[in-house]
Amino acid sequence: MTSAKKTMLSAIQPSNRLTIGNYLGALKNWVKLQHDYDCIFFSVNLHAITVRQDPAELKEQTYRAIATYLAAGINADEATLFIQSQVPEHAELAWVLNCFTYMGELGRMTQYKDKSAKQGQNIPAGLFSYPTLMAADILLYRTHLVPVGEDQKQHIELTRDIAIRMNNLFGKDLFQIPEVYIPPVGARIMSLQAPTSKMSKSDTDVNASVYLNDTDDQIRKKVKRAVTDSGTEIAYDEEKPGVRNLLNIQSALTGKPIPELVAAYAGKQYGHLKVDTAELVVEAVGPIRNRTDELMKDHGYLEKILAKGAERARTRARTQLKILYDRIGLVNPNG
Ligand code: AQP
Repeated sequence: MTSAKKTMLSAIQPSNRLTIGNYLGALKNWVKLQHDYDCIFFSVNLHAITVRQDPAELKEQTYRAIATYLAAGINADEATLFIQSQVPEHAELAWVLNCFTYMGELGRMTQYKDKSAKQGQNIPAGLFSYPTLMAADILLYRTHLVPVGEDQKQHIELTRDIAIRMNNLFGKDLFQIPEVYIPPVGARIMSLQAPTSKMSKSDTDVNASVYLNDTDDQIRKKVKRAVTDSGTEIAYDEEKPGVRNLLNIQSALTGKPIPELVAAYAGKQYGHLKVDTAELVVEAVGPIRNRTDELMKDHGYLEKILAKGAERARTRARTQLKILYDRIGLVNPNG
């Protein structure tokens, strides 16, 4: 272990430009938690290729994701920051875990069922074994805590099952058993166009998401066009998912409780809510976008940070792999 703090690990797929959903649901919390935990943050580009990606865009988005983490306030001296494909131990451990994971377990994963149903024919094997790569991401670093949303809990459960199975076979201390971490302030940001579905960076409707590199104008237009509901009263109501979403965005950005926000809108109309929300989003996204753009122009600086992060990650990952290889009878790279 490199630190007395508990290890926390989290990552985002560079499957498109990041959204305010990724910011409010993940990045903003990472920035807050980075001092309290031994944090490992990375961009999971090996996961991203489980669906077809344009090679040039994938590369650009991977670097942009790292630049965005830094622009949002991640301190690369404190947290370990890297790109998944620069630490080949992830793919190496995933192979070993595949050999100790059952087809039935992988077939039960909701994400696999959903994504393969969407895909129809020619489902890549990578989509099926995605959870073992995620388990490798986590188990390589003796991770204690993984902050995830409801949709990813099943994958953490599977990671625990695999780790416990292998600990029973090869020694109780082989892997650290990770726990799901529910951040104290969590936000689930919904699509601006279909507010009963999650805002997703790979949504084909660009108006459904605010991307972290949208211009101020684009942000204002998207928020103003957000689907709201019938009626005029601004209430935090199950029946008003569009209004709820805008209130949730405001609350996540300002830290103000929902009842306080609702009270301030008494007698006002949806238009007011949209204008205020748009301005708050512009205020939050603007500096991140501008700083990200600056960092993207300085590839040398990014490469330096990434090389340092990957080296730190590889040292830790190799230590875990050496223990594993010795226990299961694989010859280590240095014998
Ligand atoms: N809408 C959201 N609200 C709150 N949190 C969100 N996250 C994503 N969307 C929202 C959080 O961002 C982190 C990384 O997510 P990911 O990219 O690894 O996977 P995802 O959840 O599948 O994100 P997307 O944007 O929906 O990606 P695509 O479209 O590529 O599948 C997680 O912590 C997630 O909770």
